[in-house]
Amino acid sequence: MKIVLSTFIVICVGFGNVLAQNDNQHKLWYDAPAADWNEALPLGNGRLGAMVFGNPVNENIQLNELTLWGGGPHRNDNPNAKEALSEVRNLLFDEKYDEAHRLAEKSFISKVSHGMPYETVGNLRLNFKNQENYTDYYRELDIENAINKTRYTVDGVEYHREMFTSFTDQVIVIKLTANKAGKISFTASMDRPEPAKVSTYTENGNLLVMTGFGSDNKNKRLPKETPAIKGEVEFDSRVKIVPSGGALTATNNTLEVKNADSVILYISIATNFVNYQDVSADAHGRAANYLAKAEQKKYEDLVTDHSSYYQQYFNRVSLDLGVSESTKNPTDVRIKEFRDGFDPALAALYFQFGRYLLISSSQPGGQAANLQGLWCKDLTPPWKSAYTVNINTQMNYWPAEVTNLTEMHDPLIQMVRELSEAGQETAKVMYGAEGWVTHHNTDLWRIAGPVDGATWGMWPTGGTWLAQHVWDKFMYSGDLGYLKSVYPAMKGASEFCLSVLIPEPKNDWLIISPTISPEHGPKGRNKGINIAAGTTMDNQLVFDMLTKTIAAAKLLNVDAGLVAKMETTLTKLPPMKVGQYNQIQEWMEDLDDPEDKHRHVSHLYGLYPSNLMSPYRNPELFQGAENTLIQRGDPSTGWSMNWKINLWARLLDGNHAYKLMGEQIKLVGRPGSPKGGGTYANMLDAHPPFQIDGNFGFTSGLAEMLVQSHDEAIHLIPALPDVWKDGNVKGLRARGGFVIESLEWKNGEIVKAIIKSNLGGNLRVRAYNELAFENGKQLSKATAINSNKFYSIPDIKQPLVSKKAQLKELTLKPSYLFDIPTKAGEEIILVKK
Ligand code: FUC
Repeated sequence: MKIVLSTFIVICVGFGNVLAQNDNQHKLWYDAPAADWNEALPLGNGRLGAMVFGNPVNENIQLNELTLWGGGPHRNDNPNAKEALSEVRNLLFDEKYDEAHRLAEKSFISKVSHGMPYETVGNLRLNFKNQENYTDYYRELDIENAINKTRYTVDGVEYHREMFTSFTDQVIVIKLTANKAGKISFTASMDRPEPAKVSTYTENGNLLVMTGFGSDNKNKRLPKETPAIKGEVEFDSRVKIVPSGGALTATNNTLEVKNADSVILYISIATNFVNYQDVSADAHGRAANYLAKAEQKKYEDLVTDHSSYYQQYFNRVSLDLGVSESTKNPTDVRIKEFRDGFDPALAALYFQFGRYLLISSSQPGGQAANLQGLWCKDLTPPWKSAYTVNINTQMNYWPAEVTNLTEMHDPLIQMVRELSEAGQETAKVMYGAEGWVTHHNTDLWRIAGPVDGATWGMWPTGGTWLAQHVWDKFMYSGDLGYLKSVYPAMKGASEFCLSVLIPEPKNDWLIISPTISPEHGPKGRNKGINIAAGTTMDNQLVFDMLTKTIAAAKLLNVDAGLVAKMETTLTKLPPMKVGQYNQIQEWMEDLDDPEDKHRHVSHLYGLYPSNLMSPYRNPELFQGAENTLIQRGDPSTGWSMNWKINLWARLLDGNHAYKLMGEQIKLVGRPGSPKGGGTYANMLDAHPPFQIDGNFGFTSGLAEMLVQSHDEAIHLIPALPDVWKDGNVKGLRARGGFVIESLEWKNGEIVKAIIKSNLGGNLRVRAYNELAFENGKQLSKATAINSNKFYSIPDIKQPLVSKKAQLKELTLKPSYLFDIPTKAGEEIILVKK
């Protein structure tokens, strides 16, 4: 398993101009315009998105607004489910899977809607005159300031474009300049892909306006007679052009600028969306308002306000893994060479790019980042660019807490609150159950019924997974006021579980049925027949949901009766099992196929993001998980490989995690480049096609290699690959209100760590080398159970069933475990002993 990488560790020191390279630390840059959308650069303020091609002649700025989706408020429950429920369950217990599948398809899958697509606003096209023969081309995305720049030279004149999506003023701003007067001439127009109801017109001589509606939508899998869901989101997208010098004229839905010295363009977009049940706002008034306010501000103030707002989040974390010669190359070249070369700064840039994308696509008060974050060029995007909640949406938020972006988690938390309302009726109508349910997809309208087909959609624990996030956020802050506000959503998720758990006939274990292990079926089934009872992932999710709800109820001192019921239920859940191939069983029966390379590794949810498998507490499960991962292999879709980075980090194997980074950071999408998962030239993740979850999974995975905070302790550099000999990271967060203000290592050993305790309580640290206080004072070795309540291990009453397993003795790298009592606000400084 160990990979030999030492040959690549050749040139990390001793070459010139490191300073200049550090200037590029947070830049994606290129020496040619984007050849296609997967090379364009993403800007976003959590609501407005822009993909910028940087073309000197035909500039295209593809626009998004995060509430522009197809359809309108609606529900998609299938009321026939309730009557069919016990029959489907009986068919499953009788192992009549094909029949159970057919009945689920007929009675559970929605006959109303399979969810609505997220849609592009359209394009702003700027066509420049006489710029074909450009030289000295350069474009960049500066993720330290959230600004895009393009520059080039034509006939001795240097042209500059600067663009950002203002966080503070809610418009997209473009500034065009040249180093000679009167040189900027172009036409501006807007369009939207067909079929769309769009009208473009010019207003007041310098305003270009495109208005329309999100599409009427109907999935082709639905019965013929089902009507489309009417497109009710109205949008208004307007561009104001303010030239300095030259002339501006309007003709035929086009604005034309001639011979200007410089030009500022303001793009304002708004919709009528208020919330998932209400689309009564005035899109036009909103768009006009944003614009009126922004244009009163000086350009310099717009830029400064925007960047300083962004930096309050971005600057919380810094990462230095070293630099190599490669740092001087354009980003696409670096991506191409990453796997076979040595470019630690690119891994750090990829990590920070994930943080940039989360700040840019998920802002408090707004919508959660969807499958493409907020960047989508289509009206019918892949998988509707919606919320797939059997891994993808959750993965988007894995970096939120650990990489110090807790505010960016809020749109997802809000989505859980809304689903906890919307999903109540679904639970009642379809399962006759208490609480709330969501299946494997949702959208802007918070649909909670199953979609797409039983092969994918017959999974009632999407909400159970989502609801883990509201507790996980609390684990980092300890904010009881917040916990109280989200407790009803946790309680409802647990009530649903309690309502639908049924005893299975062989062992009387309480299980969920019907269900699936996301998008996968056991060996020996007919194609697409995934339907099952008591899948391992469901058991883990239910275990976590009940455990967390019990913990929350006890902290809030509520619901003693319910707590007692949940505690009894926990003792009756099925165990996790190690099967005949020494693998974690994905299903209740031992039906895994060791040759199977399926992208979903749902049964390893218990290893990451959950913490039910531990080398110290249950080494058999830990080894089973390792075997499962080896059997599944490394190359896969983007998100799958990035999940595996997190999983290998949890298996404390930094070199294997790093190997997966090499699978992810390989250039795809160009003629002749490799097929499969990887990275486009613009550093966005390729499933393929583009899906943003992989970017976020990479960021959380890298964090997980440097700091872990579960399993009783804060583990510093738990899974450092051999190649990152020296480095430091600042600002990662750990559960229990700790901030790793600084962590520095040399030659693979921790030399200094500064940890701030925001809540006080015991700080237990695990490290592979011995540490002491800065003043030389000895640390006390940890002995008893961690007294810090954020680290006390849930009593896992899930025995291991492993009759067939033949596991070797687990040998772990020896580690030191220290206990440090802390007061709230205290900073602890540790050094190498
Ligand atoms: C899940 C995955 C697919 C894809 C889709 C959006 O269904 O199985 O690979 O990522 O979500």
